Amino acid sequence: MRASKRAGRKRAPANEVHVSGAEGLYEESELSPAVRRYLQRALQHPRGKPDKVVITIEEVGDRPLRVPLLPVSTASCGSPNEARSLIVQMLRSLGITKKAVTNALRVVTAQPVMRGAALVRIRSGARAEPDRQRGVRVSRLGIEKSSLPLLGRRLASARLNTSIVREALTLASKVAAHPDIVAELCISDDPGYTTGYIASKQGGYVRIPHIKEPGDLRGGRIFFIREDTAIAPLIAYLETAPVIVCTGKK
Ligand code: WAQ
Ligand code: MG
Repeated sequence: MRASKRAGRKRAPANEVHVSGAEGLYEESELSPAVRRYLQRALQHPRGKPDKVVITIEEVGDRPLRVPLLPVSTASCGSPNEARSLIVQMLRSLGITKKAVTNALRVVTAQPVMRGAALVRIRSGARAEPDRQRGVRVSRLGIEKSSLPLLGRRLASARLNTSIVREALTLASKVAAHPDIVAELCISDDPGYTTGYIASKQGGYVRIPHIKEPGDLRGGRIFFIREDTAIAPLIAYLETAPVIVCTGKK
């Protein structure tokens, strides 16, 4: 689902502002209720009322790949300032250069927000996504149904069993599973949602409270990639490879 609104009076696509987006993997029998939920979600978004909602449904041929769910933890962080130092420290410890971190922070504090994620090379800090407004949109992902009860219990004990956390954790797990991905930085673009995260294979999914001030409409996602990553196959994986995230046991 993709919801947008026109910024000015002109109908030109360049004036389209991103409101919200979401994606998933469904059985045919689940489609009608899923489409309803996406429409509801598009129409009631905290970023505002869209004037255009596009829902695309595509048949997926390949059997989904199974990848492990990242372990979840929450960092202690009391302010956006503290969050900034924490982000720099965590990303630097994953081998990401200062320059790449600076470039990434510039993207997530810029306006207007991107619809998708920026790809940043870990050494040079160079941006690698072909379309800098759109970014790369991760799609075709879901949680294995038989993993939901265990995930629900794990998150419930930390009072985190919300759709926003489950969806972010699913996306982060798909992204982290790719060998060229070193880390992900995420800041919600919802004005009321001030917890972000850094995810990586090594460190898991680390939530960062107070990553931005309430009311701030900025946000975004950065995928830090190995310096020599071949971009086309990475984007094919992120955008079109069906992936089901599971809690471990086969
Ligand atoms: N693929 C790539 N980038 C995306 C996608 C996607 N499917 N969806 C969103 N983005 C980018 C886009 O630039 C958005 O502006 C930005 O991420 C933020 O998206 O554990 O709500 O959907 O409590 O606002 C984190 C939860 C929630 C933390 C993140 O992101 C926690 C969130 P939002
Ligand atoms: Mg959002």
